[in-house]
Amino acid sequence: MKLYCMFGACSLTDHIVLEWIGKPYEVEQVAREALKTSYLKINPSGAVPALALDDGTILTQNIAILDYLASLAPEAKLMGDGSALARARVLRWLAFLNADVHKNFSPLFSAPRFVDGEAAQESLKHKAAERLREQFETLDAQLGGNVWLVDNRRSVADPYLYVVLRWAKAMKLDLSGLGNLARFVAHMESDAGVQAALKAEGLA
Ligand SMILES: N[C@@H](CCC(=O)N[C@@H](CS)C(=O)NCC(=O)O)C(=O)O
Repeated sequence: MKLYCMFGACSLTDHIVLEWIGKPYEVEQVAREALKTSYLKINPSGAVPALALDDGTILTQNIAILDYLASLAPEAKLMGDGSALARARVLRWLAFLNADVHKNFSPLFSAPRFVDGEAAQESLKHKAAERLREQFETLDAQLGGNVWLVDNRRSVADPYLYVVLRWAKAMKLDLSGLGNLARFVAHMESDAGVQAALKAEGLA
């Protein structure tokens, strides 16, 4: 299978999970200029990640891809311990990261796509940063003293949290006082699969 990605983007989540499940895979880096041109035949939404399966099937949308990857290695229990409720809890935090947290980075990365004028763009970025601070406080509280985000068990939600925390650092968001998140980053960066994916993307 092949993961289409942009280095450091949300596709890094899937890259880490591919390392964790230990199945053969390759990655193809999508150039930013190709996103809305040649890559549209892979994902008509013009966004990474996309996962091409060996039979030619293409999966898009990060949560769907992560759920699929987890299903390839049931023994790793990356979508919970096997119960419907545990899976729902992983999905609950994945949805928060994908639909709520991730979305609030969009104005920080590309405010002109949302509103015209420098003052309005700065205001939008400021509001997005405020929402993100609240959301990271929620994530810090959810982690508490645990090592992993959900049920203190490693799941596909953990790499997503790690990726948005990398973005937060790059965007210089105020994460002061959120010590559980700081500890989580250090823990993730000690993981061999995370290190391998970071190295492959030129981020380590
Ligand atoms: N809902 C999509 C969002 C994916 C997404 O936003 N990908 C970003 C990278 S993190 C992207 O490719 N953005 C390019 C663009 O929107 O122009 C998913 O969850 O897969």
